[in-house]
Amino acid sequence: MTLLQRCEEGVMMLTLNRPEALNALTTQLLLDLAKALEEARDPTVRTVVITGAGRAFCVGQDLGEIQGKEISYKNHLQHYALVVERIRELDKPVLTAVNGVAAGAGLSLALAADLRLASSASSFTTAFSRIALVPDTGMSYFLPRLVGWSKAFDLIAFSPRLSADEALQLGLVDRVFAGETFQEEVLTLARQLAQGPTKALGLLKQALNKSATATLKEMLECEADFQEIAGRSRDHAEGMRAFLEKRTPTFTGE
Ligand code: T3D
Repeated sequence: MTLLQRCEEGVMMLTLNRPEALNALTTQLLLDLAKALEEARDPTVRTVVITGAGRAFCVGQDLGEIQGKEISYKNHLQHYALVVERIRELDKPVLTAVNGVAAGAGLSLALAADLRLASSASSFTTAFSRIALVPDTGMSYFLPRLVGWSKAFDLIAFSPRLSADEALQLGLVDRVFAGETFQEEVLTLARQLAQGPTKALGLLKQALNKSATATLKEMLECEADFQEIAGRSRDHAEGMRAFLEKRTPTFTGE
């Protein structure tokens, strides 16, 4: 099985499972990931975590799989695009738990998520230019938005290998946890999100997606539309009641 999938307490944990190949991406693994992200639409799933088995998060395309073959990159990249689109379109938080090295399209996958949690053992490299390719799987979209235009050029053109702390300083990742406690910290954060107001979090995600290309006027309208929806949710009513009763709200995601 190229992908391990389990769901507990509203958290769907997806583990890229080719540890012997540093979780390099094959067509099968990409198809499995796309399918799992489709299944994550089930309302019992309220947060998704993508991580890697073994010492790596993901080193991008399995170069052995395509070496010497007459493939059309344009066609092949459709599998990658489907995964990125499903991550962005899923109306609930998707976290990447970067347990080890993230390279090439493996880094792109991490960038596509809503939050990147990194182990102190992780490292990051864009990798594409080292094999004379251009960034793909959304890297040219997400990277400049996270680190700025010229830093994105720098990271792609020179492809340095960054430590977790360097990645944190650049804004490439959001939190760094010590290797020994990493899995526990990831689960704590994922559970916290899974117990959150899932409908509002899904709308927040849609709003951020839209803000990448929208005008202020469009965003003001979008916020009003989304607030209309969030304002009618059960969780909003519960949040208001809990505030007035000075207790912690119990959100159901509805
Ligand atoms: O449509 C398309 O298919 C195009 C899509 C492209 C998307 C992409 O992702 S292109 C970019 C692909 N990825 C890379 O170019 C990364 C290549 N790997 C590296 O630069 C380094 O391996 C790392 C920086 C990721 C890790 O370095 P290190 O020192 O921790 O490990 P290592 O010794 O380099 O690698 C360990 C083994 O994994 C080694 O094999 P060996 O010698 O033990 O038999 C290495 O060849 C193998 N490996 C690493 N990355 C890949 C890989 N094998 C196949 N594909 C890989 N991507």
